[in-house]
Amino acid sequence: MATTNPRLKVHYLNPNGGFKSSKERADFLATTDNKDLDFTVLYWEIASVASTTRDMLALSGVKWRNAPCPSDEEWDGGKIQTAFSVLPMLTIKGPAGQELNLSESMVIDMFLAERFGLMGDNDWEKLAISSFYSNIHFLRERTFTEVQDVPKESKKHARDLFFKYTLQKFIEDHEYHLAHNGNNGHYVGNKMSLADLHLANVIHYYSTLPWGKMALEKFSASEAIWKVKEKVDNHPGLAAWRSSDEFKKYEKGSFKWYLRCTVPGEEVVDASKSKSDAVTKELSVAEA
Ligand SMILES: N[C@@H](CCC(=O)N[C@@H](CS)C(=O)NCC(=O)O)C(=O)O
Repeated sequence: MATTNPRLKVHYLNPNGGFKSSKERADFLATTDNKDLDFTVLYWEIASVASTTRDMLALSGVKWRNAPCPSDEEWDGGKIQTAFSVLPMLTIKGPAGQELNLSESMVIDMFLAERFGLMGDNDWEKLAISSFYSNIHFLRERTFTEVQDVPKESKKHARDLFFKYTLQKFIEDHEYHLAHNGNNGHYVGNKMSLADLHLANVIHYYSTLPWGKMALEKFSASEAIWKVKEKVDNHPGLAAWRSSDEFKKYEKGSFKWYLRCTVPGEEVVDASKSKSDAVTKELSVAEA
């Protein structure tokens, strides 16, 4: 079959990495302690789709790093190994040089959350957290398809429809579920889970859009949702990471990247100035 996009592919039974079978891989993961693993995130110089993964790695205290963002030459030249020609990819290394590669942010997030105790206390909680996580994830996915990747002349209409229907429904649905957990700042029980972390990260994604202030006003008008976001944002285990230059670099990268979502007539004149405005806006919304 003709290929449109010659790229280096990595597959799930890759003979590299020191494993002969899928069982060996599973056994390695089951018997190796988190402290003996080394994690590398390969993604772009933005927050977006890898941000929940990075938060979890920072929170858990494991050895981890962000790989340098691929250059245009490397990416366009097909020199970066991926499973589906998109990033993020997570590389997991073991003490004896073993290596595993995982693709797809949802799979990476759920894998890490399970290892780091962020999937609840039993199998039912795990299913509930997975449902919340998936629904939160697809809010951002809908924004990509409904609002971001539409022709310029449709952007305002698409954004306004997104606010009126998609986001409104999301907020109502999530308020319903959060109320059933006592509006305590968590989706499930009384502790932070992958669902809480993803909600905070998806809200952070909206804060990096040119119309982030409008989105944040809608999220912050929901006390229950904002409480979850604030609990995550104020978690002491995230403080060092969130205040690091690296985190800020990705946040700034997102802001630049998502200038493509600008609604004509609402143009942002100075991107660097607007970045700090966006943060100020988020803070002022949070304080209101
Ligand atoms: N389903 C994938 C989607 C990842 C994705 O769309 N990645 C984009 C950046 S956010 C990408 O790498 N695009 C590169 C390209 O299309 O060349 C996931 O959730 O991991």
